[in-house]
Amino acid sequence: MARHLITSAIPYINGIKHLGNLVGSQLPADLFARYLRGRGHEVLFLCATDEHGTPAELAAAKAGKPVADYCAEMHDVQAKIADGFGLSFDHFGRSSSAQNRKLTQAFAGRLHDQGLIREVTEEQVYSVTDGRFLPDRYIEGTCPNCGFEDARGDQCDNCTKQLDPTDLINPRSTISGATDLEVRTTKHLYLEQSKLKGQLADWIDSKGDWPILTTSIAKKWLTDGDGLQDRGITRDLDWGIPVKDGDKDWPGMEGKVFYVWFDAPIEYIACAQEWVDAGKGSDWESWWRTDKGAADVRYTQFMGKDNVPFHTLSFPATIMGADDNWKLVDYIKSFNYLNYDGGQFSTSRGRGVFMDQALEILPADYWRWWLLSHAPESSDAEFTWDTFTQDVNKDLSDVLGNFVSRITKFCRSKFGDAVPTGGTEGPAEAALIEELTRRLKAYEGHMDAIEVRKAAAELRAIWVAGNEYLQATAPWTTFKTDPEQAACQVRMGLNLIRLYAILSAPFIPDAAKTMLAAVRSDDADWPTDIAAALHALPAGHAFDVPENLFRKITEAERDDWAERFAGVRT
Ligand code: B3M
Ligand code: ZN
Repeated sequence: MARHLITSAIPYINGIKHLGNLVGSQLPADLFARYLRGRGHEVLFLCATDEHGTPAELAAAKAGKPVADYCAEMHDVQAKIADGFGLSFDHFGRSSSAQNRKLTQAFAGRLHDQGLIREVTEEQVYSVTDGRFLPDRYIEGTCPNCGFEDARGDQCDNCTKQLDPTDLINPRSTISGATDLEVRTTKHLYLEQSKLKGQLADWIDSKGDWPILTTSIAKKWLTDGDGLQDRGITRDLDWGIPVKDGDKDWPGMEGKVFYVWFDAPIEYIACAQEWVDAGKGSDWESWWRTDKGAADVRYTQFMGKDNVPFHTLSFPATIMGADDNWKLVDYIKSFNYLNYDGGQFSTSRGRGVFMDQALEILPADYWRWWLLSHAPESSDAEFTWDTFTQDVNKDLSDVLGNFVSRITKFCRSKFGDAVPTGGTEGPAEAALIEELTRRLKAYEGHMDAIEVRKAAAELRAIWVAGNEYLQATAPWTTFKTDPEQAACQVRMGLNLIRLYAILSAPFIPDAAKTMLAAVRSDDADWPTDIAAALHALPAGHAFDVPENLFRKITEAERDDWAERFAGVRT
């Protein structure tokens, strides 16, 4: 038994995520967590909401709420949806927690002590009326390029030109509309990650087993000229973690907060403290401090490719720079993008299916199965309603669901509601056991390696093998001439249902639960021996015929949904 720490990139607070976000971090992380727990390992699986920064302030302002209230509400919304998808976090924390505030300040203080922080004076736009510095996105004005009147300080949405706030004609504050803006100097803290470049490069080089997607992005950022420049870790904002030097004030930094990307990954650690403080665990240090037991922990992170630079360079720079026995990540699984029906998911235009909507139209397992079996691993993937409908109907309804209902219904009609006795196993059963033994090894290998698509394909093949066994032995035909032999085949079939429940649980936990309940089994231990697993339910063991595990998606639904999710959600 090993100890596994698993974190998913923590979703930003300003809205509900779409299915592309889900399959890029939380869902595969959950798959891995469930698999490892199923195999008897000790797992701590953490996620949280990422709550600081300008986008949270803007979203709260748009919603007409104080930002703290807005974040609290959205955290609950996201937690509920995560629950709906069966995401089995041991704790779903908040980067705005008191634990993270303290820890982030402690990290900054420690990095300061290590001589890795310098103060930099810069020029930034200040709004006299608002009494604050304005981030680029808080400034709007007329685009010097196309004349669009609502161009933002960082970019014109009309002609897409990248802008500097000082380029804008008639700039104004988006908070108050004030035009009395001026350029003032302000002081910020920079983390001197350039000093850690050699150490980071050696570390990345030592990770020969990481996905190419992860290491290629990391190396590109390391070697490209500006890849590892010193980075500003503070901002002139109200909403965030106040800048402190450990627990002391930081002269000249009054009223400033840490940059959201500085505190967000530290929340991975703070979340373990929140888990303990919530009474769910007892020893967070044994997961995070290498001097307190975490040297034996294997730590795996999950994220979309856009988050890789922060996890391969910036956060490791924080950990290495602190040089204080904090655990570094062991393996980073990253994902490409999932596109939506010939384009991209778009949060601003409401294009594609968002997590709340998905659960309104179908149960979680349908989405889990399709998304994971199409995980964008080696390249971007695409969601289309055609493939979704076809695959779900085939894999879940025709192959798995049909197997379960066929065997339970047939048994009940011919032998009653208990596993039948009689008959002897022959070559067909031996061949099935041989094939499943081989496939189980392959399945475990892909799951251990977090090769999500390959694991899904192997699981599907395991389901298909059971169907083929039934097809070949045809107990309904055997029954007419040799009921004893048919009983043996049905017994095998009922035991297959139990085996499928255990093996499928990481992908489709709800259906797995229904299957296990149908064969009235409390023992969901991962099989070590297929022959033994296929004899776990003895003759005479009672079972129930479950409700249809999966229904089919109709063509009418498919067309209706395709239209409904095509865009323009406000
Ligand atoms: N919140 C990215 C996002 O929501 C960001 C991840 C942080 S991981 C520490 O897309
Ligand atoms: Zn423009």
